[in-house]
Amino acid sequence: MRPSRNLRDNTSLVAPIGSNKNTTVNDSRTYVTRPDLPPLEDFLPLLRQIWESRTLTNGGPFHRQLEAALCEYLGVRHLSLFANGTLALITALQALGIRGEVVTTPYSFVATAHALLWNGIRPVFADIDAESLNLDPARIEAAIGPETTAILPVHCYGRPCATEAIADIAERRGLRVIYDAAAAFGVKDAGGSVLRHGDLSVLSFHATKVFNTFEGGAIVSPDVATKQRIDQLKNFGYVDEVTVVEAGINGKMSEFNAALGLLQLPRVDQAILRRREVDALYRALLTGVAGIRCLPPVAEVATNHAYFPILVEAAYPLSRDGLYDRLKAAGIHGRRYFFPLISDFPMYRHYPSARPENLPVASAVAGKVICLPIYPELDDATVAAACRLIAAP
Ligand code: T4K
Repeated sequence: MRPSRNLRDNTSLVAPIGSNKNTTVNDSRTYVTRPDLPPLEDFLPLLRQIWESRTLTNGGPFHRQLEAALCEYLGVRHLSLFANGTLALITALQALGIRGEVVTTPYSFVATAHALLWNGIRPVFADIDAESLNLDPARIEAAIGPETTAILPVHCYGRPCATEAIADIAERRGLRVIYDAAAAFGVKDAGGSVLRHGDLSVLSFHATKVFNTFEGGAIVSPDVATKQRIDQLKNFGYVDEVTVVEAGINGKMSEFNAALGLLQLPRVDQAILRRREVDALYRALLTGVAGIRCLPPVAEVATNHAYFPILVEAAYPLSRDGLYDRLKAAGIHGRRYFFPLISDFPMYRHYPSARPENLPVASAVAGKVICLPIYPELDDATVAAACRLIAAP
């Protein structure tokens, strides 16, 4: 008879986090990000409540509380929680009945365009602006064709798009706008939350984001009817116990994730403040390093410092990959977000708009970018060490 496995000693059942790609357990390396978490002791009473109530999901009390708390924190009126940002993007496109072609950016995480393919929509890639790295409004306009129904811009690195110009194009050309605001948690422009722009905005609360619920996401809606429709869509299309009105999906956030979100929210301002200090330190230490360009701070924007991208220009003695490898060899694991361009992946490269000659700015930037580590726990000494390596290649 085989000896029974002792389930109390469960260490052998647990593979190291990220063991397929990168290891973060007992690991002295510095990664591009590291999730901020509340003390475990603070989470245990909430877990106990979940255990006692046996309400694990389907719009329980923590889910309702987190929706209300996020609306207040973000300054938006209607928000629907999701299991992750990708499901939220897919559902947002469903909710507006988007079909045909959608103009979007190649310079983003691949989920942006995947959400289109999952809806049977053809992406049309337009080039980005060299300074903001967001969609260039003139290139959006040029990409619109007879089958275009919407624009899917991304607030890249959480930095706001040219929202007024995009609204103007959408109005003149009769298009819907869904913002992929995955990285734009808490970002405000002169008029308030950036999440108010467009028909819908989609957030991600993934472990790597400024505000995380382990996995999670949300759609911000302008009115209660749209929120209700989205809430139906994320719950299989149910409206009551016996009525299903459309082919919905299971996009619901669990009580576990929502409870964590409630603990994370009071921490996020402090986390953003520390990110701001790290951002400022990088800028101070990298000023004057020939061939290294930091993105300029955005005027009149309260940003969240989600990422710290640098561009490695021709004047720098090493190639981008040369610097990336040098940092990695020293234990500083930046990431080349967003290289390769989405348009270079095999399921996209056959589209006419995916040709590099249509996307000269995005292609050039994807070849220069490194996102340096930035997160609340990162210490000044590590930032300084990274900058010394960059400054003396
Ligand atoms: N739209 C945009 C514009 C997005 O950026 C994203 C997600 C989405 C849509 C989709 O939202 P979600 O469906 O994900 O909610 C990461 C994230 O997985 C992804 O959420 C994020 N964007 C993207 C920019 O980055 P990877 O493949 O680079 O993640 P990974 O696992 O290599 O993590 C990066 C580093 O973070 C690791 O080296 C170590 C650290 N890390 C990561 C995880 C997962 C930790 O310390 N702990 C962790 O649990 O995609």
